[in-house]
Amino acid sequence: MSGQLFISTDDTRTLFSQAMSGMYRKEVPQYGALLELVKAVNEQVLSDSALHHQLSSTGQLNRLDVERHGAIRVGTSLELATLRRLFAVMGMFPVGYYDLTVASVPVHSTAFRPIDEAALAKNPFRVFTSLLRLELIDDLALREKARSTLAKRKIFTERCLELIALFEQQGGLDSMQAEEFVAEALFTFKWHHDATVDGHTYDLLRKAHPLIADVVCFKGPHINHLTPRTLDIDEAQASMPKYGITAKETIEGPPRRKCPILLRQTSFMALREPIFFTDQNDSSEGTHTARFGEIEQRGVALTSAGRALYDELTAAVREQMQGVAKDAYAQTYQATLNNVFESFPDNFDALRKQGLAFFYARPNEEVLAARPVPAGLGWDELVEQGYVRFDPIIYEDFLPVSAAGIFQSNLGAENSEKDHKVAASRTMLEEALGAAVHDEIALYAALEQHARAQTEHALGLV
Ligand code: OOG
Ligand code: NI
Repeated sequence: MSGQLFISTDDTRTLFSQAMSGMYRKEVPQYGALLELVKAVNEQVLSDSALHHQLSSTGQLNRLDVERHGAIRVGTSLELATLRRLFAVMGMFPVGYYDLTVASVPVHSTAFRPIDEAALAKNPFRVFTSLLRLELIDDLALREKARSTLAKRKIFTERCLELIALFEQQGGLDSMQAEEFVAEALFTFKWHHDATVDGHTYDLLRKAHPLIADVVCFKGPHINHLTPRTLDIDEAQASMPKYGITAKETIEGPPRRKCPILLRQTSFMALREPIFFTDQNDSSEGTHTARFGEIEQRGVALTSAGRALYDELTAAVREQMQGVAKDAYAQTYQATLNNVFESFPDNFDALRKQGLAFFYARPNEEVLAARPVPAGLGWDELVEQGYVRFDPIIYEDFLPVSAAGIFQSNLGAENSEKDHKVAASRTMLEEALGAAVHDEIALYAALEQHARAQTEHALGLV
């Protein structure tokens, strides 16, 4: 085996995300319209040369065309643990813990994504992955029915499992094996219109929670959306009708700002698709809504302090919105959001100096060309005198409150209002996963540290 040439996991990830995008485009034609819309908006925004320059110098520009995230939901520990091994073949690792039960959604989640700077710059493909919490089904008989239904299904092809094992044994795949792996892995994420249960069971599970039916009743964890990244989400949202897309009313996340932070997202409603139950002859009977479209705009990653401020302001918005009438909601929400977020500094210098956000330090080549570095100065003085440039580190993760908003707007009308007050359990998720999840804040801090060390070195400090 030695001497065999392995393809890089980054390339396997790109093959996979492209294959997934092609598949989803065929399955959900509106996704194709969304891609065109986002492309048009991004081209428009990039005609601003300052932004063009900033994005290209931070490696954002190349990845923008391929940048997507998707989401899936699985039902058992074994499914989740196997997904962890599958994503590792593509250089994607579990980052973060998201407790969705706070929003009455009976799942907890992590996101598989690349973690180092070079891999992110190549293709930051991410998959938000949720595990159903069966213990939240109150009806014991129904819980058992769900458990036994899930226990019977096989969501990975035999060949896919073989190739994962081969990757683990060899420490890589050659390009033919990688291509085969991508084709086999795609099967797991594909839509199956044949349900694994009868119509009655589907109805019962759907009543318990629409999401439970979505996870339990199908042969696989169909990818439920694929999200391109736009550089101007307000513009994209406004042009959706032109492309025949009906968006949800409000954009999730922080308000529009000069210096974008974290993540803003909006989605369009799920398709109502025909499904076929095990006891059904008449094909017109069953329908299921699961799959939707979404776009997002990403901003700078926040430190723990920045995140605490963000959470505090978001909570204040929620409080002020309580009792606001439905017909005035969208408008009042916008005004309230803008108003409350005035206390979040909106320039990169302030965000950095106050320790609210993460930045890549780089030697400022222009200043260096004009005047050499004076001897004997420390880091702070060099920064002060303009020898260091700072570029925002992009937020690569998700926001649980936004995720809940997206979940909710796509679950269909009879959304269960039941209060799932169950303790978040990162440990339970990690046990199912068979590994610890990476702490996203620690990852951003490491990127920041690394860039600073390199810059110090380049400026002759160490
Ligand atoms: C996942 C929703 C979370 C996002 O962008 O926040 C998500 C799901 O619906 O399964 O994708
Ligand atoms: Ni999403």
